[in-house]
Amino acid sequence: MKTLKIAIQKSGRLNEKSVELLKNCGLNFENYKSSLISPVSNFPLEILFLRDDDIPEYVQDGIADLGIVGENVIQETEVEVSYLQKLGFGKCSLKIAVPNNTNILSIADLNGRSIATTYPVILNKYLNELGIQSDIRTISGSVEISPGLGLSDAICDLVSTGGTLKSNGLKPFADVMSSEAVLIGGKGSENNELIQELIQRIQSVLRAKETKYVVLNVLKDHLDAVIQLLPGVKSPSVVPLAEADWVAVHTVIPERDFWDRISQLKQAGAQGIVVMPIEKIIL
Ligand code: PRT
Ligand code: ZN
Repeated sequence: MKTLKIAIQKSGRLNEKSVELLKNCGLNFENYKSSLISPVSNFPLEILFLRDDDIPEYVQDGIADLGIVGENVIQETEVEVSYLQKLGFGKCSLKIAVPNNTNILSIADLNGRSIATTYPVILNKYLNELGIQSDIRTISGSVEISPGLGLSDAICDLVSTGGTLKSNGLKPFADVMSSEAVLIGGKGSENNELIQELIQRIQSVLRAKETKYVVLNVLKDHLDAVIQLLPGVKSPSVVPLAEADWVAVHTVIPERDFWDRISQLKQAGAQGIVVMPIEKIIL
């Protein structure tokens, strides 16, 4: 079968998480810092390390079969690729921000004003949909300093913590899009067995990340109350203990409502609760 190629960012915000995800999928590869292509020794796959801006086009043109890149980059480059899987990292939003002391108070106030950005395509679409006509100034970086230098009235840039806006005397004004890293593929990805196998591996790693493995002890009298609080993959396993009145319950709990669940479980009589990370969940 033809060896696949997956393009990931060479260095930058998405590099480490992309490498970690692929390694967690059981893929062995080396030298990724020093080479542009790294073969995977135990799967018919090569990893291409590229600038993130080039990844969507490489995938569209079939030079790479798959890519990991931020949704913001895909939308900006306007390529035709398939979204195969959201990956849950690199989360951020593209926002319009204005100086703290601005007189831009409503979206309509952006009419006739200048906005500096490295995302002119996405911004232009957003403003068009709202019927706003602004002067979009495309710059290649350090967008956040442009209002302070008198180069624009507002900016449109990616925000994660908001720290950069704050330290430049700016405040968020409008959400243009939210973004995270996604796995993309070209035409025919749905029919490619190797791609489907890789997607399944990625999904099993993502599922595992969202859940914890929990073992707890409970008096048999309280077992029903405890089980009611546990969704589990199917139903939890209940294992007898040496002490006749007690049982151990094994289950998985979603990370998102983890702390709520744990305190409810304690109230319902659970004791000796042990929580463990899960490596993979294969359905
Ligand atoms: O060299 P290459 O072209 O590959 O990398 P790059 O410099 O273009 O991109 P990089 O590594 O900075 O970001 C890669 C991807 O990470 C982006 O395309 C987004 O999908 C995602 N991402 C997530 C972010 C951020 N969070 C982010 N905060 N990309 C950039 N930022 C910048 C933002 O532009 C601003 O300057 O961080 C600053 C704001 O951060 P906060 O935390 O202060 O709000
Ligand atoms: Zn880039």
